[in-house]
Amino acid sequence: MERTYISQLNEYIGKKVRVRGRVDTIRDQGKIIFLVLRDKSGKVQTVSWSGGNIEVFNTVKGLVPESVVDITGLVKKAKQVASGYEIEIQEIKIDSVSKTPLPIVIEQPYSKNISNLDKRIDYRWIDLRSERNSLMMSVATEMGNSFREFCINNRCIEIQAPSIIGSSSEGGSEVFEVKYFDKKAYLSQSPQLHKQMGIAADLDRVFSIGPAFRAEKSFTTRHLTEYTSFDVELGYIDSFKEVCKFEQEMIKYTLKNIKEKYGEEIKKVFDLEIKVPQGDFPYITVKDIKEKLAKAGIPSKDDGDFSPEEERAISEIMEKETGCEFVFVYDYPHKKRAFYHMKDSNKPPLALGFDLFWKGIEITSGSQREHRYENIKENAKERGISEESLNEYFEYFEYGCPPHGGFAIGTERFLMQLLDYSSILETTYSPNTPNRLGKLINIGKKETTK
Ligand code: AMO
Repeated sequence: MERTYISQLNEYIGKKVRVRGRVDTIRDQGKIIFLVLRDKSGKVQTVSWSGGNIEVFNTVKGLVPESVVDITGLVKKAKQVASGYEIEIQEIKIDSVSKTPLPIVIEQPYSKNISNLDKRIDYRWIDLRSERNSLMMSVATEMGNSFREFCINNRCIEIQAPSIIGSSSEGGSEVFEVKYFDKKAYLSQSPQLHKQMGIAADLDRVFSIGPAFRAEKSFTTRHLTEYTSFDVELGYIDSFKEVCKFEQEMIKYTLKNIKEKYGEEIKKVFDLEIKVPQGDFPYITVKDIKEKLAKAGIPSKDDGDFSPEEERAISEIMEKETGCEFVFVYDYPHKKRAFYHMKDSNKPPLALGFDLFWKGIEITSGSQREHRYENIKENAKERGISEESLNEYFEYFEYGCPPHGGFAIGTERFLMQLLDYSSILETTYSPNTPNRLGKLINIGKKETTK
């Protein structure tokens, strides 16, 4: 018999069905036992009594929560149950017995996260069984699908950038070295170099979804050593603002789809209203927002970067002024940005790049790229990057390359902001951080502020 999902059961009242899933709870009332069964689509009450099939009754009696079962039974109207029906168990097969007690408590709507976060992440597969996390994973799927769909609908080609590369993609020391036979290689910090290759390859517009690795000992609520980057690169642009506009529309499209598909559930489970922004996101220069921050009494340590405190205040100030949760910040000093950003020819110390902030954190960096062969080499030289280390990249520009620009969104950060989680670990399927490689590892933890 084919499996029926619990959410479809109302179409089967009076009929025999086969449901498969996990034992959520058991209420043993002596002669009658209620077993709540859970699958990805919902929960249903099933029932067995001693006056019925005694073998079935005894099997149900011996069950422990979180075991996996295969039940065949009759869907019957039941006024006392919220859904209005229950399943009278006719046959039951135990697929897998769970050990008890569980190492963590699975979050329930009435008991939020009793176990500590590190322990929950150590047992992530059990933690992901909660209603909230299960919904988070469904929303993540819709997020990725909508980003992708938007790009495809807007003439982008999907590329697969390699994760093992011969030169560091973002520069700096935050790169994992790996042994590649008898050579040194790197884990890609972003698909930056290869998405630009897509432009030199005349794919016109490209996107990619894939892992990005950062060897950064940042113990914060928004840094991972491995995250999933959603990257876009657009050819033949006149301004980085075209890139911003593309991203703005992609985000609006994604939020609209998430709201349509999961808005009600998100409201129920997260007590949260998904807001789809209307109109354009506001823009502000680094200089202007620094002035506003100073007026608000927020200290600034750096004229080309923002502290976490400043990032939170940027969003608060701008949302108050414009009513929009998103804000593009631009006109960063070039020396503070990646070497591949194009310099503003009217204001050479500045870069033609931007960051997008959402509800207090940066979710995106982007820019118009330097596509002129001599200039890109010059930019790298200024940063002390050896020409030899980036020779393959420079070649993309040697044989003619259209003007272009792009951006990247950290998908775990996007999801964290979307669902108001307080840590990025919560929105990462199996997070790696400086002290965690799947499970927690001991590495002499040092706090950093960034
Ligand atoms: P950047 O380094 O700013 O830019 O990264 C872009 C976005 O990726 C996410 N992100 C991270 N998420 C979790 N943990 C981390 N350690 C981490 N680092 C970055 C953030 C960030 O905004 N190549 C450029 C993008 C471009 O110009 O196209 C880049 O990687 O959401």
